[in-house]
This record gives sequence, C-alpha cells and structure tokens, in this order.
Amino acid sequence: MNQIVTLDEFIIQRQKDFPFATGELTGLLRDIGLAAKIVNREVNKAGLVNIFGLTHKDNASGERVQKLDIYANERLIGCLKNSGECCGIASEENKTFLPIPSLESKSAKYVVIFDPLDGSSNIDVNVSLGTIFGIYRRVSESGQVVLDDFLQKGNQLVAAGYVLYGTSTMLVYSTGKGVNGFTLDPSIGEFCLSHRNITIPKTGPYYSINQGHFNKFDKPMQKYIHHCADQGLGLRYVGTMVTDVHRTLVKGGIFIYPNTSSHPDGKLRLLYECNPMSFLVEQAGGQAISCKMERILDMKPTELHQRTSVAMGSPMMVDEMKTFLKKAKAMDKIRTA
Ligand code: P6P
Repeated sequence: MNQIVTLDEFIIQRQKDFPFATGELTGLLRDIGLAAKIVNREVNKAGLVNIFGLTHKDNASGERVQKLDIYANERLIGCLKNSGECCGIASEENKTFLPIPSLESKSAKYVVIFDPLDGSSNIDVNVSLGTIFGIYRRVSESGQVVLDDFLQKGNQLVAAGYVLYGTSTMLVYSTGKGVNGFTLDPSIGEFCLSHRNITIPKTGPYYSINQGHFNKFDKPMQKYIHHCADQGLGLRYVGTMVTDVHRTLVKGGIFIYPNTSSHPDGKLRLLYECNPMSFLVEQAGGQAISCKMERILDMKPTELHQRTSVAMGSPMMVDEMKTFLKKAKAMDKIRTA
C-alpha cells in the first residue's frame, strides 16, 4: 500500500529544496490549497445551491460574471489576506490590483495573480472548471504594492499552479523544480500526491483548438489545422483552458488559442492564464509560445488584463507547428507578392 503524502507534507518536505526558504512560500501554497478546498465544496454542489447563473456585472475583460466566479474570487482573496504572506493580488475579476495590508507588521514579499474560476461558461452545464494561480516575489522595496509588482514576465514566477474541478478535484503546481499533482480525497479532506513529477510526452494524439472559430483564423493557421487532420490527430476541446492543458500535460498534444479576426491579439490573458500554464508546461518538459513565435514566459506584460495568442504542449508538436507556420507564412508572402 503506497504511503499517502498530503499536499501539506509534500510542500514542507520540498521546502528543503530551497536552502534559503523561510517558509513564507510554503505558507502561501498551503493557503491556496485551503481556498481550493472551499471553492471545490461549492463547485461540487452548484446545482443544489442558488449560485448558478449570471450576475448583472461584467469583469475587467467585459465578460458577464457568473455567481460562482464571484464566490471563488472572494474565497481566494480571503484566504490570501489571512495568509500574512501576500502583499497584493491581481484577479481576472478585479479591474485593478488589490494591495493587502500586512498583518502583525509582517513584511509580506509575494504577490499572487489568479483566474479564480476558469471556464465559467461551463458552470451551468456541469463541465469541468479550473482555478489558475501564479506567485511572484514583489519587485518594489516595501510599503504598498505597485503595478510593476504584477507586470512581471512569466520567467520571474516563483510558483504557479492550477486546480481542476473535474471528475476528481486536482491541484497541480510547480515551484520551478518539476510539476506534481495532488488529488483531493473527500473522505479525509486532503489533497494527496497522485501524479509525481508530471512529464509531458514528447508528442501526442490530440490537437486542441476551438474549430468553430476556423473562419476567423488566418490562412496559415487554417492550413495547420488541415495538417493536423491529415496527420490523423484527434480533436479534443472542452473550452476550459485548465482542462485542455491538463489533458495535454498528461496525454501529450498541443493546445492552441490563436489570434482571430475578433481577437487579433488572442483571447486568453497573459498574466493569469497563459503565464502560469506556460510555466507548468515548460516545467513538465513542454513548450509554450505565442502565434508570433515568442516564448510566452519572455513576454513583458504592459497591462493586467492584456491578451495573447498561445500554443503550448508537447515539444515536438510545438516545434512542428512553428516550422509549418513559418513555411505557410512564407508561401503566403510569395503568393500575395
Ligand atoms: P472559446 C474560458 O472562458 C476561457 O477563458 C478559457 O478557459 C478557454 O480556453 C477559452 O476561454 C474558451 O474560449 O472562445 O473557445 O469559448
């Protein structure tokens, strides 16, 4: 019988990986794990409690907010406020960042960015949802946090992870030393290590894209999608980034949300969707780029809610897509010259 390793035990065990770790990051990760359990409780009974359905408010990206979004946002903010380790928050649900006053004059040194409930369009149809988070060390010296504390490149993340509220509830995270997954055991209320050292397959059987937007893609991307079909790849697309990327991490494949005619810069947000998920994919041995071929983690954010195109997944498939698109764009140039 394998010994159970809980998230708390694992975090403390791995704290030894960081000789100068003073336990703040450990505390922060444990508080995020607590928030995940609280959100999970409500997500799992959303059909029974009147938290279905839309509010009459829009979030910073102009998307109508679902009640469960607000619930998840408030729980995460509450847990992070109580942690005493977080000095500022940026959330998909808040137009601006939220400074967190320090507790007992603790000089908290981490800021947290998150999408509290990713895939909220799936809430009312009982399809899996996610929470995405990233943790940075503040760059400002002291006092109240400033915008620059949040507008950091993804390659400055000290930790990132997601919670997947699916057939089971999982928390997957990395502090830059590999990726590990924990499955919630409701009978003991603990996240237990279930996916040690997740490593993405070099290639895979799936491509993941919203084919319904086909007519909005540019010609090279349309040709690449035909190429995927010609290779006999299966199409898997849930419409929740956490779910589609988690499957890609476990089974291999490529997840793409390209620039479209309605979202010329892409739809997904750089700070709290693409950067944390790219950090995890790279830590698992994969690649994550924009459709302009930039490494996502090297992109300098200029605003909290900015969007980017993204393609991430198995390294051989991302490389192959890069080569294909470069050739297709070159052919397009010749044809239109
Ligand atoms: P579309 C969910 O709203 C989300 O932000 C991501 O989780 C998901 O990958 C994407 O948008 C789905 O967008 O245009 O395919 O519905």
